[in-house]
Amino acid sequence: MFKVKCPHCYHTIDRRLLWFVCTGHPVAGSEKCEKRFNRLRQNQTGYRVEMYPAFGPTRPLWRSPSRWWRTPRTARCPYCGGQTGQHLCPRCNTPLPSGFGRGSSPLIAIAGARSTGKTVYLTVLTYRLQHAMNTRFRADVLPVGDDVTDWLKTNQRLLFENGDLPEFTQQPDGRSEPLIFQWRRRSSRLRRRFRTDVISLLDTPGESLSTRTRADELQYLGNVDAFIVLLDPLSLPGLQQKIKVADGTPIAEENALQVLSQVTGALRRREGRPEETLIDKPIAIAFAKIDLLREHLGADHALFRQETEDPWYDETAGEALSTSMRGLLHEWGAAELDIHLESNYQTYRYFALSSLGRQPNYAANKIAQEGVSPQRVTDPLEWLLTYYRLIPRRKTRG
Ligand SMILES: Nc1nc2c(ncn2[C@@H]2O[C@H](COP(=O)(O)OP(=O)(O)O)[C@@H](O)[C@H]2O)c(=O)[nH]1
Ligand SMILES: [Mg+2]
Ligand SMILES: [Zn+2]
Ligand SMILES: [Zn+2]
Repeated sequence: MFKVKCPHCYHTIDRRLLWFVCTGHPVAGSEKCEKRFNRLRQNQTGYRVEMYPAFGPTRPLWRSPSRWWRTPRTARCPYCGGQTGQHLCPRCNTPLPSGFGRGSSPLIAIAGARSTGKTVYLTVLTYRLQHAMNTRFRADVLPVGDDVTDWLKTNQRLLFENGDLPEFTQQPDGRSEPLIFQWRRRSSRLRRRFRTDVISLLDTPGESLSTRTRADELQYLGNVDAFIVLLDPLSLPGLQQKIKVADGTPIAEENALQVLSQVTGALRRREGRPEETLIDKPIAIAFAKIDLLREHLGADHALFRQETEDPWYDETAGEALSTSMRGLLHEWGAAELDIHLESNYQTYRYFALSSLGRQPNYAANKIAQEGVSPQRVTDPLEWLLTYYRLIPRRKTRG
């Protein structure tokens, strides 16, 4: 019950044993600490930076009963006596968001083949998280860390202001830094209290799942709490013949079943799970780019239903959409996908979304002139967040 995962290095840490970092404000009469290059942080995360001294708890746990339940909120720097409230991960020395370790901190991986639209999806999803989910669920949403803020700024400007589609994502080691957000909201049980949780979103290219076979490399996968597997509907062989697509339309490099089997395989290898049990991590199967299907299915199809503004996740509508998606899979001759999920996962649900809402101009590598009009991009995230009680869910009728 004291175990939490560092959102930066994915190691499991004890939330009573968090480290601190000096803030560079000494007590009167002491000399100011100096910033030094932190080797541990670079080794663990690849991030090279100079920091004030990092330090851990000075007394063992059994000697300090106040820490049996949680880390103290503040500590004094052993070098300059200055007070600090900034927690660090003991394994990678990266600053942790305030409130870390008290709420939940789900790490959600977005997996999918190259060219499925993961980078575009993450850009639009995080934008909606900051500008739509926050007001809808009355949550204060803040990006955590300078590199996260930079990523958001760069990618959002590129897409929403310049209208450019992302360049090919280069991830030589197959792992990127997670995008971390603090999510602070009134507690649903104790209305006068607020609770702070941490949401981490991680881009996981499909090819990295198939090549990263060494156990330590798969370490982070075991620490992923939930998956959003993004699939390109055009990569379903049965659908390719049914719809006409413009020249230059990119198609994911691997088909949907291959991507899913990679995720399943990696999870099984990582956990050494016997084949006869089901994987219990919730997995959202999201078909991206459904704007491409509008003509084929007709704009009135259930897949294109309006989004709601209710401050809860609508369980009934979510299930209904998942059922119609399952029906379509069977129609398109992709029943094996459904069978794979049913035979490997305890909890899964289908989603259909479009990050851009319209077909881009492929030749120019630009979005459509009308701009971006995302459809249902936050559905999978909302569904997953209900599992951690970050947002409420309701069943409705009709
Ligand atoms: N029609 C349509 N195309 C999309 C959408 N999102 C992404 N794409 C296309 O997919 C391409 C690849 O997107 P990207 O995010 O770079 O894919 P990644 O390799 O999975 O990160 C983009 O250049 C777009 O052409 C969408 O919502 N609708
Ligand atoms: Mg990408
Ligand atoms: Zn100090
Ligand atoms: Zn860490």
